Amino acid sequence: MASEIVYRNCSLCEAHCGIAIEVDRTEERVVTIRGDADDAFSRGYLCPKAYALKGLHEDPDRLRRPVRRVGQEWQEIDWDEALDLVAAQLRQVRDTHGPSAIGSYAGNPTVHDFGAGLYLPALLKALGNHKRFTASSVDQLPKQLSSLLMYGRGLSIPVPDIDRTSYMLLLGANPVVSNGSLMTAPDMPGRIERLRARGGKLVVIDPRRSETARMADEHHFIRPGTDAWFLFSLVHVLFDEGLVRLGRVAPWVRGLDELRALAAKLPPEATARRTGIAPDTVRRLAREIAAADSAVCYGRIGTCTQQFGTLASWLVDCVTILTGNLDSPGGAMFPHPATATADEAPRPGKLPYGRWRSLRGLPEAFGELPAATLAEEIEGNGNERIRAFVTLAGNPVLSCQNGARLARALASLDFMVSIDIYINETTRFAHVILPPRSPLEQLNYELVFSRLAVRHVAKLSPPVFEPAPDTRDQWQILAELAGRVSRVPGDVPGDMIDELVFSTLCSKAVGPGTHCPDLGVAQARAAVGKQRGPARILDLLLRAGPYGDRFDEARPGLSLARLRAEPHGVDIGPLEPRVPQVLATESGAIELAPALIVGDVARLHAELEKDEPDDPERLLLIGRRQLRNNNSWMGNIHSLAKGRERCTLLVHSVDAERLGLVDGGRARVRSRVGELTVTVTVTGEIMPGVVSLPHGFGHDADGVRLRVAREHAGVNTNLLTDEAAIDVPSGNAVLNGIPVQVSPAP
Ligand SMILES: Nc1nc2c(c(=O)[nH]1)N[C@H]1C(S)=C(S)[C@@H](COP(=O)(O)OP(=O)(O)OC[C@H]3O[C@@H](n4cnc5c(=O)[nH]c(N)nc54)[C@H](O)[C@@H]3O)O[C@H]1N2
Ligand SMILES: Nc1nc2c(c(=O)[nH]1)N[C@H]1C(S)=C(S)[C@@H](COP(=O)(O)OP(=O)(O)OC[C@H]3O[C@@H](n4cnc5c(=O)[nH]c(N)nc54)[C@H](O)[C@@H]3O)O[C@H]1N2
Ligand code: SF4
Ligand SMILES: [Mo]
Repeated sequence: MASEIVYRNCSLCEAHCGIAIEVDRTEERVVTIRGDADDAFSRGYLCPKAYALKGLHEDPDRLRRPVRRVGQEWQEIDWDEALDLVAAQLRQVRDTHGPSAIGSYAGNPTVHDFGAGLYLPALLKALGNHKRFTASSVDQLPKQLSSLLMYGRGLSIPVPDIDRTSYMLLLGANPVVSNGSLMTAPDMPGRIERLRARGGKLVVIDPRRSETARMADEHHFIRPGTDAWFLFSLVHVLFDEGLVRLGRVAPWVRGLDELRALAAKLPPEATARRTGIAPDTVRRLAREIAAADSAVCYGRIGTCTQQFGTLASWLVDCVTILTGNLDSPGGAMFPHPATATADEAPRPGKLPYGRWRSLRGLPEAFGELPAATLAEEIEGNGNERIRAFVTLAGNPVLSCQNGARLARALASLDFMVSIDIYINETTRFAHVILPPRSPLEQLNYELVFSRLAVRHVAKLSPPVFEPAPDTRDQWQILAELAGRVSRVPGDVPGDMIDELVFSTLCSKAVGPGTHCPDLGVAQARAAVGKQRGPARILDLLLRAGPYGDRFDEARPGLSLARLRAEPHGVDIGPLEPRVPQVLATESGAIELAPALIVGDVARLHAELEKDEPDDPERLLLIGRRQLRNNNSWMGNIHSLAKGRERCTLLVHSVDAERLGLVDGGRARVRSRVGELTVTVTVTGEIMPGVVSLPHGFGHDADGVRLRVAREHAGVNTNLLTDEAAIDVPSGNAVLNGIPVQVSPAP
């Protein structure tokens, strides 16, 4: 056997761990996948999902050719026929009904493939539609909105400097399982162990005693959806006890008095009834954070996908700022990634928020509408509805609220195309599916997650295999489709779209105000040569970036060639202070009390006044991630799916006893929008009054072609989540804290 080791990154989660793939070159197959001990960032760490890249590459259910649905049958068709057909259908809908009749949804794997991220805008531009949806609005949109309003850009999200901090207050995140999110940091268990070994402290606030909570110094249960009250009370104590210190960002902070006035109304004694966290605990935590050498407050899914997502996301940063820990080592810091990015371009003009509205009246944010409105936008209002729909790497039927209504809506479309690798719960409704190559056949670079990393690193993922004949990279599918939809004459291979994408990015990467002020577009273009596709763009962005060679091969600095020569990646160093350069608000300041956010505080007060309904069967449903799952789509890989049943409802023993539920028995769970029956796990690890179900299951629907996943089908928790429930400022979906009725199932 002629074997070879290829080094690249695992693209399955934000950590992008370095992996060493042993390849048998005689048979062109993966022998095994291990952690790369020399990786500049992950140092050999790996989770069980990495090995599943082999299963994914070999999965017989993974599509290799375009398919077209004829009735209930799928027929393979060739690429030109498929792309022509899709473009003709999309153009026809656009020409007859206008661009608003076309909708699109881009899912999570889009951000894990740089080709998809770079070329999707070209397709969206060609479609000209304003009905764009992404998984952001079932995820981090509240954090993007709070960052936009506080610092001026949606992706200026400060990340915990976890390797140097002395104190971490972590809410609604389970990084030991998720491996970190909006905090790219491979080996979270190791980083937490080291934090504690150097005398630091980790405090976890979560309605479940999660895997991360088990590693922490302290864990407190919190009632789902109440983090904004808890955090406001922390802020109250910081002001009340004179503990506020702004540290190095003091000269740039605005709105301190307004924040003090808002917090004055919410002392710990006023919020404890709602949060379930005792006033003494809140006071002690506030004092500890203020006294720590360095400290950071961090929140994730549990603080975003809930009723007060924007308020909680904002207050998480307020705690860090008020204790002098923003932009300071060991606090929360703004990464300065290796690729030249928009965060160095001039400030945006009009705020990317509320420039148009959904039929329900919800505001656009960052060019998209909330996924909570997707079903009603397809069902329509009079003549206005989405008739043709494009999905890219998304599975909204399992990942968005009220999946049953969404499935009905998708079935009613005039035309649907999915760029996807599987025939699953969503793509079964498509008329055509266009599958990209396996990740192991494509070049990749973590453009997005290197912007959110706890260290500055640059790592390339070269393809492991020559692509199978007659297949397409993800970027090529998007470019070719964009070329055909916009009818660029002669642009069947997408070359002109490629040129357009390159020139647009090039004009932002060089010239006045950039790291290459004296360089023009033509010179940069000449320097990166005649490559095509995302490789050329990456070379451009690296060379024009803060650590780049500035297009001078004699200079030490980053370039694509340099990364190709460094299979384990390049470690650039720890995070460094970036205020004020990073700020892009109109005032040039850090806004502690942005009007839009302050406006939502009234809703928090109104909710505090209400009494909770007195119904013994009523519980609050939350989600959980599991080590061997990846959102909705890796259930077809045997190495992950095997083993005991994992899609079970966690119920506290006190609730189980009261409701007559037994461990291993079945429960019926009902919400305003749906119901399901599921196996019960009785435990002491969840807060009484709360139940938990993982998302991403429910693979037994008609027409789904996932043979392994079907054997471990589970239930779709998003049959219970309610599309009427949103975080008001952002429109983000509420996926945690759903009122449900639970009773024993016959
Ligand atoms: N109740 C509940 N719901 C949730 C969450 C929760 O915590 N609770 N979490 C939310 C979050 S954070 C997220 S990010 C969303 C995720 O929601 P989505 O992004 O909608 O869905 P995924 O489950 O990531 O599905 C990815 C899709 O991409 C396809 N795919 C995989 N790899 C590729 C590829 O390389 N190219 C292409 N073109 N397709 C590919 C898969 O077949 C699948 O169809 O779910 C959200 N939904
Ligand atoms: N293994 C694995 N890793 C993943 C994924 C996966 O599916 N599987 N998905 C990836 C994606 S797309 C994302 S976005 C990240 C998410 O990364 P994380 O946010 O770290 O992961 P979750 O497990 O969703 O953690 C959310 C936690 O919030 C708690 N929670 C729920 N409601 C509330 C609340 O109201 N308040 C508080 N304080 N806590 C609450 C839950 O109990 C849970 O422990 O993970 C990524 N990594
Ligand atoms: S933590 Fe696991 S899934 Fe995430 S990048 Fe590392 S190996 Fe891949
Ligand atoms: Mo996510």
